Amino acid sequence: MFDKILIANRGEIALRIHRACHEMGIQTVAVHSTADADAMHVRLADESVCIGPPAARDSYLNVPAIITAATVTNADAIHPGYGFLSENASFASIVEEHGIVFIGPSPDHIRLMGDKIASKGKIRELGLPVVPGSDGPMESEAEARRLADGIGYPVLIKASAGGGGRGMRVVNAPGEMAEKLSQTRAEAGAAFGNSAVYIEKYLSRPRHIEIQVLADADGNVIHLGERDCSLQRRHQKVLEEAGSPALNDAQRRDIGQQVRSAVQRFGYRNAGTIEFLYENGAFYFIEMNTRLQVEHPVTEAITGIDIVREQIRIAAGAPLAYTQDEITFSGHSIECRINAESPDLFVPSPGRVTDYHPPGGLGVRVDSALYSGYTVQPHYDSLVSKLVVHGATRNECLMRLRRALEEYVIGGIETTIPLHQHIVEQADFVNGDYDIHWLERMMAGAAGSAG
Ligand code: MV4
Repeated sequence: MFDKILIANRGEIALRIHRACHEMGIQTVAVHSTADADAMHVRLADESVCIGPPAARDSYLNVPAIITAATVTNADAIHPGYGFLSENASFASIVEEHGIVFIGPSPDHIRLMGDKIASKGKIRELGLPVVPGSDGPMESEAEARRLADGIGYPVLIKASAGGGGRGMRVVNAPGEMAEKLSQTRAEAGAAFGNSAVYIEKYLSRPRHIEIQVLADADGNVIHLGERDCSLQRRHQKVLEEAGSPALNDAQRRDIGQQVRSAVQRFGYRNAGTIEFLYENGAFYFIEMNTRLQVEHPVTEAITGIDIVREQIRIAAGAPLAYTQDEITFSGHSIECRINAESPDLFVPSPGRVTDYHPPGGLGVRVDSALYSGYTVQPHYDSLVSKLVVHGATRNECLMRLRRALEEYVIGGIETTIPLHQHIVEQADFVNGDYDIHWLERMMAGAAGSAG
C-alpha cells in the first residue's frame, strides 16, 4: 500500500480524499494556490506545498508544479479528485512517467472517453444501448440532412470534444440544419480546437441516470447501482438521488449487469460512471466519466462502500474488496449541492463565513471545507458543501433532508440552501416525477408534471 498520497485538488473533495487516506494509515500532501493558504484542506494534510497564484491555470492546473510537489515530498501516488486535472490523459501519463501512480484509469481509457464520437462507437461495440444517430463525424450538410431524415426531427448536433452540455444545438427542421451545423462546428473549433460534430435523435424529456462502477487491475468489475441526476440547471447538477425514483430492482439489476459486462470487456480500471439518458423505459448511453464524481456519497450511503478507499486500493494493485453478490442497496440517499450563490439568480457570493453550524444526527453527512471565519474565494467553483442524507425509505430521507436543511446555518454569504428548501416542498419532486428540464421549468414558474 502507498505511504503517501498527494491530493491534486482543493475544497471538500480534498478533505474527502484525505479522510480515506488517514483511515488507511496513508500520509497526505496538500497542494494549494496562494489564495488557499488558509484553506481547510491545507490545515488537515500532513504536508502542504504552494503551487502557484490564485488562477487555477497557474496552480491547480499547473502540471510541472504538481509533479515537482509530488517529487520533493516523495509521494507514491496522486489522487486528482474531480474537475481540474482529473480527466486529463496527458497529466495521467506524465504522472506515470515520473514513477508516481495516478489514482484513476489508464491514460488511454481517459483519452478515448474524452472523444465523444470515439467513446460512443466503443460503447456501442461493447453492447450498451446508445442514442440513434450518426456513427461518425458529419462531413457535410447533405450528409447531416440525410441522416436526420432517417431518424426524424428534432435532432441534436453535438461536438465530439464537448461533453457536459458544451457545444450542442437542437435542429427542429431540415431548413435549420445548415446554419446550426456551421455554428456548432465553429464554436467547437474555437472552444476545443476540434470542430468534429455528430448527430443524435433529440430526446425531449429524459432523465439523467448514471451507473457507478469499480474495476480492479485483475478485471473484476462491480456496479454500485445508479444515481438520478436529473435535477440540474444549465448543466450544473443541483441535487442527486440514489436510487432513481424511476427504476425498480429488476431494472437496476438489468442495466447494472449490462454495464458491468461492457466495462469488463473494455479493460477499464478504477472508478467510473456510465451516464445514460432514460426515456420511456429505455436507456441511451451519452458519456462516460473516468473520475470520482461530486455525487459519489449518495452511492456510498446506500451501499456502505467507501469509493475513495476502493480507488486507492485498486491503484495499489489490490483486488476489489467486494464481489457483486456482496453489494446490497439499503434505503435511499439524496445529496444537495450547496453553492455560495444567490438562491434565485445564482450570482456567485464569495466572502467571509461569519457563522457556520452544519446539521448532524442519524443519517446526515456533510462534506464541506467551510469553517467559521473562512473566506470563500472568487477564483474557483462555488460548491461549498454537500449535504447528504440517508433514510430507510425515500420518504424518510425527504423528512430528514427537510430537517437538516432547516438546521444548516452558513452566515455571511448567500447560499442555495433556500432553493433546496423550495425544491423539497414541490409535489413533483416529492413524487419523484421530474426530468432534466423540470428545475428550469419550475424556476420559470411553470413546473407542471414531468409526464
Ligand atoms: C442529449 C439530450 C437530448 N437528446 N442527447 C447534455 C450534456 C451532455 N452530457 C449530454 N446532454 C444532453 N444530451 C440527446 N440525444 C439532452 C441533453 C441534456 C442534458 C443531459 C443530461 C443532464 C442535463 C441535460 C440538460 C440539457 C440537455
